[in-house]
Amino acid sequence: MSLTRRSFLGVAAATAFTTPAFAAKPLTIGFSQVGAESEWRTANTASIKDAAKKAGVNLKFADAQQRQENQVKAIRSFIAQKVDIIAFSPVVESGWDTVLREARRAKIPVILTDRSVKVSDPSLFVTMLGSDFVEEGRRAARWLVAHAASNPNRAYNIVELQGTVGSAPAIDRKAGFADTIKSNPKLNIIRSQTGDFTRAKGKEVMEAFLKSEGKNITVLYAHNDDMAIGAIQAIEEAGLKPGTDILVISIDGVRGAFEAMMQGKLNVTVECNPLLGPQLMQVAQAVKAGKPVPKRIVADEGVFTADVAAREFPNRKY
Ligand code: GYE
Repeated sequence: MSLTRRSFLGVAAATAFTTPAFAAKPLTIGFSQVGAESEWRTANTASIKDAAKKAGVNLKFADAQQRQENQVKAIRSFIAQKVDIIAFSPVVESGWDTVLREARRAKIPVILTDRSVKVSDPSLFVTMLGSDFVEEGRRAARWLVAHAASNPNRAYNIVELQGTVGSAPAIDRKAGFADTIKSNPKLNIIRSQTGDFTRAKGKEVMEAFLKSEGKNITVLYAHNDDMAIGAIQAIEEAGLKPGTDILVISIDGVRGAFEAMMQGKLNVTVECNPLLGPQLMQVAQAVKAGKPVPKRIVADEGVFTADVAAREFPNRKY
């Protein structure tokens, strides 16, 4: 017995305590997801589940179906279950103070992924891992500013499909875009409404825009690819050519967007990387081990135009 034990320790001592399989107790993370509203979200959920499995993390996963009250309930249930770490992607920015204080009282560290919050005390969460949405909005606008510079005789009447009302990506993508076009008098947003980040709503709202504005619309800026794809359908049903009669700009960089670009129906997508799972597991393990982590961790991402879509398509992982 003791011999076996000694040799086990002798051989594996260097890795025994860092390899999850040998760890005394696996790390338990309670994760509250926004929902399943888009291709981006589906990829994000898969990345988190897959990374947890690979890291030997015990993941308690709850889908909030785009409702803040469901997320609050899930967080309370994670507190009751005494998980090691609570992670969540907040559907909206405000209204988290109370439940985050409850987590603090229970001494459970909170990690934000993807979307941020507005709280009175920023120490209520340890870190925020995700994209810079204001920069994404700026990148989307920069493409349009450059397009307008080389096509000066065109009108640029923009309709905007916003994401979920009160969500960080909707607020920030709107702000970054507006700020970048404001110095160019040729670029004007004529209508702006939420499409809740879904294809169905994107289509519905675009239909309403087309009904009231008709051929006056020359640009669509959608806060995500799914809404753009829904809107593209509405544009085609109205007898117009998406990508030509109406320039289409969106954000995320999901496969559906690359397909639309290869068909010439979408002009550009700004990348927003949903594959946050591996980073989340690393950060959670560091937090659990008491190591310092940066307050803000930004994901790496780029911008893809229709002319590079076919070349990039095989490399896309989501
Ligand atoms: O862009 C959209 C999703 O929060 C970055 O949420 C995320 C956004 C993403 O529904 O497609």
